Amino acid sequence: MPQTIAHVDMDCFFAACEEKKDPSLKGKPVIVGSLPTDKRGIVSTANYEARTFGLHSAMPISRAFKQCPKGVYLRPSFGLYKKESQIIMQVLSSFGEIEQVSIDEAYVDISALVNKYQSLKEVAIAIKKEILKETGLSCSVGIAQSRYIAKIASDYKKPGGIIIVKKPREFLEKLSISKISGIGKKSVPHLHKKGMKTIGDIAALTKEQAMSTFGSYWEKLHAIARGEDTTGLREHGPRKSISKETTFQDDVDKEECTKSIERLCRILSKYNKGTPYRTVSLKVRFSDFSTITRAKSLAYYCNNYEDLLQIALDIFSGISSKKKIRLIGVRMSNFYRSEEKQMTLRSFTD
Ligand code: TTP
Ligand code: MG
Repeated sequence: MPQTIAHVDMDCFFAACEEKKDPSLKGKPVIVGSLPTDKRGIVSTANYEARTFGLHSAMPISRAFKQCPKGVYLRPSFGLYKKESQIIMQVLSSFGEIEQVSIDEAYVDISALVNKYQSLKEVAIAIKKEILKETGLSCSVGIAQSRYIAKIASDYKKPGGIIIVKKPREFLEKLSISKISGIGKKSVPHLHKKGMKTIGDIAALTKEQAMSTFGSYWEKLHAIARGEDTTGLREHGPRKSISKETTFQDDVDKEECTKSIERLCRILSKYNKGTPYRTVSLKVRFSDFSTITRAKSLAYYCNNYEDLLQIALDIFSGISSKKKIRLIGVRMSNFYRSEEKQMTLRSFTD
């Protein structure tokens, strides 16, 4: 299965959160960062209406005010943005393993979904739709074989864009070298002087030329520019456990909770991508906030949805409380760590 990475970046994130909170702001230029009276303030972000006045992040607020005196200027409410961000990351997690890189952007490994949707565009549409449904906010999605190329793609048609990169070299060829995250502002004029303006110019370098221009980074940059890079999500070291939990809007009884356990197990199995594990835990918080965690460690490893669900339901059936349930969580841990292929229970039973 070829690696497929989606990069998802929210559109004018802080400003969009403010517009959601106060819909009367919609259609007006909104600038989040500082008030015009804050002497040394800067713009954190400007919505797309304000950007038509030339406003952008990191601009001094005094200059922004000169260019756009009719704008609505707000100080940031980080708590609000963080809450929305958490929901967004949760939504993205349901599509695959994620690597959050900032408050409003993440990479999602959607390799496992490639055959489940009609096309990659359908995956991108589903991601956008789900984020919109859960938060009311708009994002842009880029999909490619490499994280670097996916990031360039998500930025290509903002706001609200979807770009699927099927022919990376052609897609990148005419773009400015500054689009590659890693080529900093200071390097751009230096590279321009050497005749490199587009990513295609980097692709056209010989190995020797690339080495003498980019030093130890040459191989990575050359591969990106030639559309050959396949860097995926960054490893965060071996995972000790993965878990997923859900809090119900209204407390539920045991029967209803079973459906959620099924859903959580399905999501966890998708994340886990078949790594064998030996321990499954269930966390249950009751309506009075009392919380219990029950774990079951097996003598064998398992690695699929059916086993996970069976174990989770076994644990659940052993919980005798009649209280209503407020939260349910499932965790898998004790992962098998070896390069060798491990036999699992199903290898014997199938
Ligand atoms: P970005 O994703 O860079 O910008 P954005 O979401 O506002 O706009 P775009 O549609 O182009 O993606 O940054 C996310 C948030 O991070 C942004 O809303 C505000 C904050 N931020 C700063 O506070 N300072 C900065 O210099 C930048 C670039 C962002
Ligand atoms: Mg953004």
